[in-house]
Amino acid sequence: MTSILVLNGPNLNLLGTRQPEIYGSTTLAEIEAICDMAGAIHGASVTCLQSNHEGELVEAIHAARGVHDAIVMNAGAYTHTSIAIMDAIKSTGTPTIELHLSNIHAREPFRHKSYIAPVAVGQICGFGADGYRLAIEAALAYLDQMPS
Ligand code: CA2
Repeated sequence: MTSILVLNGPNLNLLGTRQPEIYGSTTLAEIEAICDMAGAIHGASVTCLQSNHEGELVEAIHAARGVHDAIVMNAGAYTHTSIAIMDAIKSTGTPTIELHLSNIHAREPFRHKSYIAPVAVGQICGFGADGYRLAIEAALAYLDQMPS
């Protein structure tokens, strides 16, 4: 069975409680249920993890190798700062889809830079919580067309 790891970074545990005008009103628990459902529809298993700690996210990326077929990652603010997460994705080689609820390119200039983008299969942003479903479908489509 295809297995997808959904990783959420710092402050995303607060979803649905503050700044709904930017991040929507869907909670993290609801997003995780959406992810499970999106996987189940396609016969894939989905594992979700959220951490506010950069090192924990790096370790989760390391541990995904050989366990999960792809990663969907919303690295939160670490997107714009973390060479460690970029290196982890690059060195472990698990196909990774970068995801953001908001359109980071339409926001402050410091959010336009992503350290994840150069090592990701692709980036989905600006579609709110529905982006998680889109990212899981993109990951599954990408895996489907990979030579076995
Ligand atoms: O749009 C996204 O998904 C972001 O990754 C969210 C990050 C932000 O730093 C990125 O630039 C774009 C911030 C996540 C903070 O989440 C909150 C949720 C509710 C209330 C406050 C923060």
